[in-house]
Amino acid sequence: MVGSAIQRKLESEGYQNLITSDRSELDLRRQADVEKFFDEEKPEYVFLAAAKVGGIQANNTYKADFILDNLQIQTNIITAAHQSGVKKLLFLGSSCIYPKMAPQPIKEEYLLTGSLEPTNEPYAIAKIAGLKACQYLREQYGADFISMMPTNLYGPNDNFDLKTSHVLPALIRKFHDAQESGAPSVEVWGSGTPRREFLHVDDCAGAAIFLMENYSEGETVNVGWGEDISIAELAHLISDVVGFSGEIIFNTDYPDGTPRKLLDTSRINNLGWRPKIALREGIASAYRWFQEGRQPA
Ligand code: GFB
Repeated sequence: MVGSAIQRKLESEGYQNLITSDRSELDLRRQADVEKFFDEEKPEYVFLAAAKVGGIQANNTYKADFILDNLQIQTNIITAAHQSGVKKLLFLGSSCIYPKMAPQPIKEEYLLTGSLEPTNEPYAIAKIAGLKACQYLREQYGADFISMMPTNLYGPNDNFDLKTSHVLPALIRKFHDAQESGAPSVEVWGSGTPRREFLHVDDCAGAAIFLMENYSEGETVNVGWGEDISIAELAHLISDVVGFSGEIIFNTDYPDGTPRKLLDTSRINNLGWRPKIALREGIASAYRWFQEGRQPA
């Protein structure tokens, strides 16, 4: 999702010489293959958006896969980029790297000041390691490797699988399917009280290109919308966009995860970047993309 949004944005800004690779061509967990790719392609700038990602249930179920796959992917790319003399690399992390009970909104300096949210600890530890690797390569070798920590993302090419997806695409699919089937209710996981901040992936791509062009410091940079919403409010918003009028049921057998993770984005705002796509507009566009994908060929 993020890689394709960055590619779309770069192409719309006139960049021609893009080198991409997807998992069918290159398994980024295989170090020798990644080194061969960098030797052959010799990229100058690298957006490291590749990762094994998923929602709360996927993270909480496949803990070994999440930490090992992500450590392998990012370590292979970061070391091959450094060895092949890449001019600049941007590493994408996640807002889940911050302590579960960090003061809100979360500032970048709150990193490692408290224990992590257990449901996404494996992914968080991998992403913290990637952020630190970029910082230490800058300190030790002067590498211009930067990192950004986006909030929860959504948009085209999202994952809509009900078991492994994040909440926003999952609810789009649940309300759509209920509307289509005439089901009387939709089940939402957890209590509905956690709050989440959502950023459209096209805004995330804009921030990534902005930072690649304008930022060369060791400190990571939060990227978000600036406001959050409760899961219950999100459910009502998505049911309204989809046009579902049945009942919304909250199943507290599912975990809530971290109660809140609103990012402080003053660092990137002060650099001159702000998001453009508001939540309702973004949800409507994500729903249109989802529907186009569901139409029979
Ligand atoms: O988006 P989500 O899966 O991940 O869940 P996190 C956010 C909240 O939505 C949780 C609730 O409180 C879920 O219980 N929720 C309600 C649902 N209904 C659903 C549903 O049908 N599906 C899903 N998936 N959630 C992730 C991390 O945490 O945030 C990742 O696990 C990553 O590693 C990502 O960092 C950005 O926001 O809790």
